[in-house]
Amino acid sequence: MRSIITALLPLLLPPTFMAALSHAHFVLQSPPSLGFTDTKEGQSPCGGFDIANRSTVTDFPVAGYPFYLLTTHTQSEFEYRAALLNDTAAWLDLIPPVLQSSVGYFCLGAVSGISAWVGLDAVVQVKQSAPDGVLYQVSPGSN
Ligand SMILES: [Cu+2]
Repeated sequence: MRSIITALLPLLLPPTFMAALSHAHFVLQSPPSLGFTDTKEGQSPCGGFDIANRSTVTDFPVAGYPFYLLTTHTQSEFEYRAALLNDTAAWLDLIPPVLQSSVGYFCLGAVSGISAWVGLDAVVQVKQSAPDGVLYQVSPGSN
């Protein structure tokens, strides 16, 4: 979705960055995601990736793990959720939904894990409700 702010971004950011950003919706940077495909990011629950893929697994301490992402939507709501790998229909909120405004990088210093899940395989999902739809990125985790 284009807005006055995204229209102004070329003035502020290097061209290579803009090329990556212009159609990006949002991109999870940390924890490492399974990947990003712009045209499939609206596919639940993993933005077009296989929820059982364990090619990158992040050790997710109960005490918390830093999240950051890049968003191109000037206003949206983010949900930070997790599901056990053996029950991927049941997503739990790690924190209450976050209303975000402005484009660029957005950071949460430490999102806590779920103590009852220590030793279990899980999937962390960041879900963005944006003006152009609901978008998904996931990161395999264990704690
Ligand atoms: Cu978008």
